[in-house]
Amino acid sequence: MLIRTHDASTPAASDITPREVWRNRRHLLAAAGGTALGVTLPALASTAAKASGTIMQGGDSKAQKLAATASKLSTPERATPYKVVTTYNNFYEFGTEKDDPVKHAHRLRTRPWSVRVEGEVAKPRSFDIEELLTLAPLEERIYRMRCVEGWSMVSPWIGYPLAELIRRVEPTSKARYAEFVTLADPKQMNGLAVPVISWPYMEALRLDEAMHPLTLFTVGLYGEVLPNQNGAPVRLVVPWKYGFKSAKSLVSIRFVEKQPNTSWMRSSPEEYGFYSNVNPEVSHPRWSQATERRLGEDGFMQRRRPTLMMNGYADQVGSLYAGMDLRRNF
Ligand SMILES: Nc1nc2c(c(=O)[nH]1)N[C@H]1C(S)=C(S)[C@@H](COP(=O)(O)O)O[C@H]1N2
Ligand SMILES: [Mo]
Repeated sequence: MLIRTHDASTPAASDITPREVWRNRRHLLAAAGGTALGVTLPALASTAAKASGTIMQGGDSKAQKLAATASKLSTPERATPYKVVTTYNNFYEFGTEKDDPVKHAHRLRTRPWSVRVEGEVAKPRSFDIEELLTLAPLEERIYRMRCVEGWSMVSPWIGYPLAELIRRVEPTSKARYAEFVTLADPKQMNGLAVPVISWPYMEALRLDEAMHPLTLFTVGLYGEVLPNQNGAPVRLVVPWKYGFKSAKSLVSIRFVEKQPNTSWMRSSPEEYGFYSNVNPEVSHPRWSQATERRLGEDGFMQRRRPTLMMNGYADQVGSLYAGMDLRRNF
């Protein structure tokens, strides 16, 4: 199949996020990023909010702020409002309704936390959360996110390329895939009582996908540490794939030789393939993937927008799939 590239879609007329506020804040973050990476800067958000008279955060004012430099890999599109990004979530460990994660994820304990990296690597080891927060310079990456269910958002993540972490453990020549395992603790996660998929939530990428500069090891959102409902304390964000590949609340990464079976492949192999690249030309067996609804843009009459090949990232990642039949490798 031919991989076509598209221009980034033009923002719609309705302007819900006060763009100036967010842009202003991004500049402040960028300015701070050069000198103070990953430190607490409580003054930052409040300064921007005061300057505009708008509470952009909407979040917990006690949440740790993260200084990050603005990335050239960000989309120029307007970020989806904070309120939407943090209250309309998929995190089945806390229930399957969109508002379940924001209601229940406060029970998630994010300290102590560590991520075990093992398997086909020369230097297997655990990374403590404090080390993970400062492993590499933090960048703000504003990414389009496309859920397999047909909605999309634009989220201002903070993190660094997963490749930074991978390099430190030195994958062996047998490491062809990376498997991501996320927390499954029934004491903290009410949703585990329901076997919607096989727990723990398990995702995987081919090694070259995992090493791609767009693949973000994510520690923050909207200038702060990740809210629990968005996958605290650390998650993956893989913007050219359907949202479910972006596993939340990671506890281990395993490097393996054979292609792993992910949780979604196990639950419904004909619906969820290993690659799950966003592709408007390949329908889900139960619905088309050609269009999407951009959350936060509003109105019941809002037109669905066309979904872009590889979610608009085909220029950057298309070569990873050269010569592959994307209809078979869905
Ligand atoms: N552990 C875990 N990770 C997960 C999920 C989940 O249920 N559990 N849902 C996925 C899906 S379907 C989507 S669309 C995104 C949503 O991320 P967000 O709520 O931060 O926007 O998380 C993904 N990561
Ligand atoms: Mo999703």
